[in-house]
Amino acid sequence: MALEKASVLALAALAVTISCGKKVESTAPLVGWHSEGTEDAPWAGDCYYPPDYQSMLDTDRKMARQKSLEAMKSQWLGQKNDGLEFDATAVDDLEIILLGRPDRIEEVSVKNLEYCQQYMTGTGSASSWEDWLRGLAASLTEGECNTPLDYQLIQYLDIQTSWQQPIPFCKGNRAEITATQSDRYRISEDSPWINADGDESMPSTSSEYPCNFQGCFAGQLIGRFVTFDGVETIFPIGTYLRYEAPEHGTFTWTINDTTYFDNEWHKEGAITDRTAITVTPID
Ligand SMILES: [Ca+2]
Repeated sequence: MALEKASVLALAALAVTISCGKKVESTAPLVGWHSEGTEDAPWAGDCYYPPDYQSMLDTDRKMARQKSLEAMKSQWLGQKNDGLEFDATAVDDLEIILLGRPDRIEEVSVKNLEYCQQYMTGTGSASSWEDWLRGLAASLTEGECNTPLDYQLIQYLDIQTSWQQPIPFCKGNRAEITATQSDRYRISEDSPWINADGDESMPSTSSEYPCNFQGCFAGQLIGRFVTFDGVETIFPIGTYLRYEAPEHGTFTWTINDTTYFDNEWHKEGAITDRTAITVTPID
């Protein structure tokens, strides 16, 4: 049975080759709904052939994308009577993503044609086509940053814990980070009272400190940025820093210290200092 089918397909392929050789038909590529099935190897339905987007003018191109999306959607939803019907929720989710990224419709429609042709010729299944469709939502949004820094944040510094207060930044987001100058603390019983600028008489070049290069001081407010890919950068903040995120990632801060348990706030009478940190986005 399988052999018979294979030989029929081989004959069909041969027939196509011969007819192509004999007859010079229009070489214009197919655009729109078409079946390339033959009498011997019929297709269950049509596939949507997207146009050559790159050759189109801007407005036409936008309309062509829209048309392709509508065409694909009608087939995915089972409106073409070709035996195909994908999960409607997955189709809706994908449509929302594509409407927000219309340029991506082009590559999706080209790939979709491949899956359709495979399905119609029996070299691919409806389920592999649907699996691809379901995976598209994730691959189309991969690497995107949906959490830009578009709000001001004011938060007290905790001198007894390490990296704290994760703040998402998208690539290129810029912020001014300030720490109150009058609030003081010390990082051990026998060290001086300092503010977020740290102890400038104590450069922290030892690798025990999280910030251990030139410009880092003991007790200084420092920042850490970890990109989506896990690349970590540590840098001094002090009482003022302008920062621009090099990639999408997460910003945290702490003070530059090797032991956090022995740190204490300065007290005067009933008043205990407490450093406040303000992160203000810059346009
Ligand atoms: Ca300490």
